[in-house]
Amino acid sequence: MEKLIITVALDGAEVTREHQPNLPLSPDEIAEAAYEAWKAGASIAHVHARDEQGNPSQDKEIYRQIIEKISAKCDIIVQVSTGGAVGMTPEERLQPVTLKPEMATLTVGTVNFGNDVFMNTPTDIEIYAKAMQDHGVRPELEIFDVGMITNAMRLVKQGLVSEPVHVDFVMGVPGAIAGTVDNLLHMVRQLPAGATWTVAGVGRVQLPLNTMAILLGGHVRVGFEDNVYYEKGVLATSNAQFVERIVRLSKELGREVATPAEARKILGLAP
Ligand code: KMH
Ligand code: ZN
Repeated sequence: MEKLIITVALDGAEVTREHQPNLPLSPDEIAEAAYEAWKAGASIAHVHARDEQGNPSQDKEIYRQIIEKISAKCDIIVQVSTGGAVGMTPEERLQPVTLKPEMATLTVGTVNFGNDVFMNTPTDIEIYAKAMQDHGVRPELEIFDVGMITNAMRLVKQGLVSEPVHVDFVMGVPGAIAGTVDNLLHMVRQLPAGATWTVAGVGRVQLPLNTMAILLGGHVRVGFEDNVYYEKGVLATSNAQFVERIVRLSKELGREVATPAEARKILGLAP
């Protein structure tokens, strides 16, 4: 089986220090957390910028600092967010793509998001995809529900995303697909041949879905963006702690963990 790519989603847009005291917020803190996760075995860092107050921001200059500081410490693949936070405009959200990072997320549909709506109109999705194509940025297609796989394949037909696609199943968001084994299997079966996939389980479904992905030949996303608890009622001490657990599990289950260089090869990124 292909080696396991571990993505660490370090901070997200919604989590606060009240939820998780060890949440990295400044570019220095995010870079240090990425470095710790890389030492533990992560090969992709999914990052959101935060402003000086710790609020979500898509400011290009903050992303520039994050990318520079991480790249000065290690060779982890930096994946910027174009999801940002609910309510941001497409222009705001697209800013980090102009920095030509190696990867960026691209959510391929609108979805309820708790009591909010995470808006991604068909026109806006095409704009994001085109911008990524123009800047040579590899998209990770964020799939919050099964219908979004059809939307993703429409982008391929339109020539806006090239195959093989790489997708992230984001499961367990209130308002989106539930994080069950059955749902994961159903979504994996809808993918075209050659596609790669990872799974981000929100909250308590993170660990069971990650374990399923290791067994099924998918890849894994962990981190404070998706889950702040290491186990029921016990907060995690760091993002790296989650990565360490996945590395242990994967080894026990007989699957090797990919280095960033190996992850680049699997995902078709430049070495
Ligand atoms: N913060 C969510 C509304 C992404 O990074 O691309 C969207 C999100 C997805 O986090
Ligand atoms: Zn994100």
